[in-house]
Amino acid sequence: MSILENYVLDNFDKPIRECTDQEMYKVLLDLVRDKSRELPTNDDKKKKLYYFSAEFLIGKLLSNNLLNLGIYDEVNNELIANGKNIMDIEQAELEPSLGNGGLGRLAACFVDSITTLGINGDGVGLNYHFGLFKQVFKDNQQTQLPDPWITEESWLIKNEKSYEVPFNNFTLKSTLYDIDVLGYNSDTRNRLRLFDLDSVTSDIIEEGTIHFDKTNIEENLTLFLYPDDSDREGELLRIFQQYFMVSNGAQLILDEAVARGSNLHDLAEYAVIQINDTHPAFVIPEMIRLLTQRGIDFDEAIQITQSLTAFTNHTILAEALEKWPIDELEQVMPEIANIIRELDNRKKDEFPNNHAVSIIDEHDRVHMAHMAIHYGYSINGVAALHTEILKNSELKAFFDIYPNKFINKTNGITFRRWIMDANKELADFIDDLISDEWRTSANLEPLLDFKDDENVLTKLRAIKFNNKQRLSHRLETMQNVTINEHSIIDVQIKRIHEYKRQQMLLLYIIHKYNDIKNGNIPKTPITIIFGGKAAAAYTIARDIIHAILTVSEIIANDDEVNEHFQVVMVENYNVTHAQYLIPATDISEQISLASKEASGTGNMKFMLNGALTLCTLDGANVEIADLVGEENIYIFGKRSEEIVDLYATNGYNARSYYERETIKPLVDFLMSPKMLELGNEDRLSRLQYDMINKDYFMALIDLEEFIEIKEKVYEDYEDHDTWTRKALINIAKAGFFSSDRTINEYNRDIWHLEQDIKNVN
Ligand code: Z15
Repeated sequence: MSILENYVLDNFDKPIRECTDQEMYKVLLDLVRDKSRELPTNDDKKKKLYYFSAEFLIGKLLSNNLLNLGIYDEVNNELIANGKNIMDIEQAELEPSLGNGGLGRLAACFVDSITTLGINGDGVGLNYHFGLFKQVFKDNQQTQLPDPWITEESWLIKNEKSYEVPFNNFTLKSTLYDIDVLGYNSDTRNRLRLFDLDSVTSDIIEEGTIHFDKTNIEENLTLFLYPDDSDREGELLRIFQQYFMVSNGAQLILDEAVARGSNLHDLAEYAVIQINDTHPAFVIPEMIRLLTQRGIDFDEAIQITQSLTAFTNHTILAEALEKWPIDELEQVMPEIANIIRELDNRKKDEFPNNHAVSIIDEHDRVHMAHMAIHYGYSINGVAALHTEILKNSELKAFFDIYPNKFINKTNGITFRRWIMDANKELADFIDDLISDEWRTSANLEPLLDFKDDENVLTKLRAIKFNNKQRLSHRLETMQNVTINEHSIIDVQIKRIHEYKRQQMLLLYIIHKYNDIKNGNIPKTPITIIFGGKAAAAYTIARDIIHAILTVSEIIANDDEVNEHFQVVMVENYNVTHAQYLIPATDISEQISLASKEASGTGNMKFMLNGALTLCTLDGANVEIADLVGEENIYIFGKRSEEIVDLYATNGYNARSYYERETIKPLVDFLMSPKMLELGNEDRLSRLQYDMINKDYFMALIDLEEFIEIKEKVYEDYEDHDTWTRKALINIAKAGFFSSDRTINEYNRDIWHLEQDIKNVN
């Protein structure tokens, strides 16, 4: 009996070829869930990791889970034999956008690797009914709509566990949903533990918007993911969400540890908590509260909690480091506020007059990162440069008192989703060249043997072309835009944020447009693609989207230019889009203001798929450059030390750059008649004003160098063999960025858990 037939007959009483894609999706969901359930969890291992995160940006799970179960090919072949296409069936799966960007996607890659390595570890978070908003473009502007993902049948499995969370004046009782997490060829599974509240309802959403009554916590607590990336505003609801998440998570830990034999005094032998950014940091006072409630004295409760809690920092942007007014905490959870006061007092006694390390500052705000550093045993940054900046400047006061707590863990990405699933043709070709061992070891270096093999380079180009075609079809069906699959594909996809400097690439586009109008026709046509969402409240980021869409329309309408140059902004960029865009890309834009991008992980995905990186020396770009060598990457712009210095001395003056003759016409173009004809004057003038008078993230400081190097990159592309050789070297050196390597290091240096699979690079 074939693998699918049974399931199809059970469900629908008709053969596969007569089923709709929707019906086949249901069958495959059932099949995968059953197969997953057959795998044991890692409960037999004594110590367990709890990866606490407000976000798990898991993306669609069907083909990823088929792949991890090792039945993708078998299922796919049977579908093909019955006239079905798995890509079409996948359309029926709604994408769970339970994260904003890098931080949430990192958590998703991590749980995949934790399971793949056979580590006992679950993710703990919230079951948002609506993930990140759905982005729709209207009049060249971003609008936001709710993005439902929970259907009657989904990956969520209701768990009987339920806990009470005591807020001021009322108590909420949770419902737990689990999603099984599979590892690659792994014989065990782990879970995402997503807490929810039965009383939450979408009835309180204003029709057709993402607005809802923020006062009724019982009805809105888990309704939406908080939509800000690394840019924040104080919202009481966010505090409610965070405390609900960690109280449930901490109770789950105690439950499970006791079930495995802990007497609580020895809790650290049974559990370790990794706090993903500051969002779950209330787990510290909550664990202390729960332990004292169970009879442990306060001092010991602190010491136990400290011995099992580790913290990851993901940003140096001051505005992104959470600071909650203590009286807001008092309003929401008075007991926790009291514990935090006590924790703060102890540190004020221990480090008198060292204001930089206070938990509660002189404005009565609680610094979540400070609490996590004082009362955890480890703090890590997410790339080598980032960790150095933490130690030497952002968190220097803490490094001075706790030098041994600081450690670097350079981010990584799961190769299952980001090459085996997203770029099957490349993955298969690599198998042919170096055997399939890389699929478990992530060692791609043997590819270097082929760097002068003409046939291999030609085949790599053919694969890239096929991926461009696939992307082109998708953009046609989804967005009705046609891209030239013979063009250079140049891509910047990530949240829209001034520090990531999409506006700098936009100014380059204006330069290029003018240049083409002046008769300088590119040898190969160029397609520049953006993708990314702006937080609804982040006005300048929305202005940047508007300017990109407007310029893109001008270029599309201009018959002198449009066959040589095209600018596309993908609507509603998400994980699925990324899986089509990245394999098709030639040039990966990683152009953040040096020092500001903690790591980046898109940069790693592009490299793995044979794009060349155009970058500043920021985040993990530094490590990419070290690995591939400077002849295989394009680096420009001011270095991070210089930028850190400029901030310290207030030494940047945007207007002095604006006045330069190369830059002025580009910035002026934003308010030109062409732009105003199609665009919105308020948005364009605000953006232009900001660029000239503020430009906090210094887009103009690197612009001239950027224009220069972009011309060189396009020119180099014309030497196809040399270009493809560089691409091959990039792929071959990408092994370091496997999240299996990252997780292996976390476990070796921070968690110290049993691990089934040990042969990790
Ligand atoms: C987020 O996605 C990141 C940092 C944050 O503080 C927040 Cl709130 C969200 C990103 C970093 O910007 C990015 O550089 C890094 O690669 C990613 O986290 C994962 O560490």
